[in-house]
Amino acid sequence: MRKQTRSRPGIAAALASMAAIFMPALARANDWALNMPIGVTDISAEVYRLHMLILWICVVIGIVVFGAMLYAIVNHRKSRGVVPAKFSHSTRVEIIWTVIPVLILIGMALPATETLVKMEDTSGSDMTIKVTGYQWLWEYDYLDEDIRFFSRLDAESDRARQLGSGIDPFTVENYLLEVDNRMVVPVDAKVRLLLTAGDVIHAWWIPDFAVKKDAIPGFINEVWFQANEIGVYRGQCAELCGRDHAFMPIVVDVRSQEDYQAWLAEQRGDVADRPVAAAEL
Ligand SMILES: [Cu+2]
Repeated sequence: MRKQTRSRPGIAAALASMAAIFMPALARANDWALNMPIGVTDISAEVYRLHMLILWICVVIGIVVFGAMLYAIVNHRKSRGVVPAKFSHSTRVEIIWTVIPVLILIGMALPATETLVKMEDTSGSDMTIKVTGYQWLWEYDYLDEDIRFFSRLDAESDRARQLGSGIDPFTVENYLLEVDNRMVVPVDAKVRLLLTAGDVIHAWWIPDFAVKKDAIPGFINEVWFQANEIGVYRGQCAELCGRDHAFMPIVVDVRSQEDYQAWLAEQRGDVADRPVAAAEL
């Protein structure tokens, strides 16, 4: 007996109202920054493409799996008098539902591995900066340039974060995402970072570079980036490292080669005068 499904207009209306709610939200997703950034390096663009490829593969799998479930639930329901099949084993089905996921996984693993290999390849770098995480600041040591300095949360954010400071954090530009001394690098240069830590595990993370790696005491981790665009890029420590974990941002200032050289000259000139550079932890 096939019952007429009177609820269909109801379902359609529900779907339509859900679409009305979510579609504008999806259209504004970029404003919300719900997705990961495309970033400013070749690797970050590749990571983004990989992420989208795998997202859409998952969406298709989700639609197929939940669509099949929904179809079976609606069309083979007990109230329709459907009698369940009694078989408990089907070699053919088991082969199919093993082989198809394996092929899908291989299809995802191949491009992912290709990108991972590129991310790990620090060869041919133009410069090396040793990055050390401390509770709760970063130290940048330009190994080829004899420049070394600490990078802490900027004073304005630091004041605004204090209880009873009377400063509205919303009025502070780049609140908790600004530092006193930024890491400065030239555009289009392959920058190799040697990451370590002086106390507990931290993690150096700049979303626009698709770089996120742990800085571990006693270990050196390597990462690299090559920014294609001049600009200021912000990130944070991404490993819960203690009380002030949220207050050790990372800011990388990518400059033209000329501006970078000017910055280098400036640093070399007054490096000894800067208290943070002279300080030892
Ligand atoms: Cu940290």
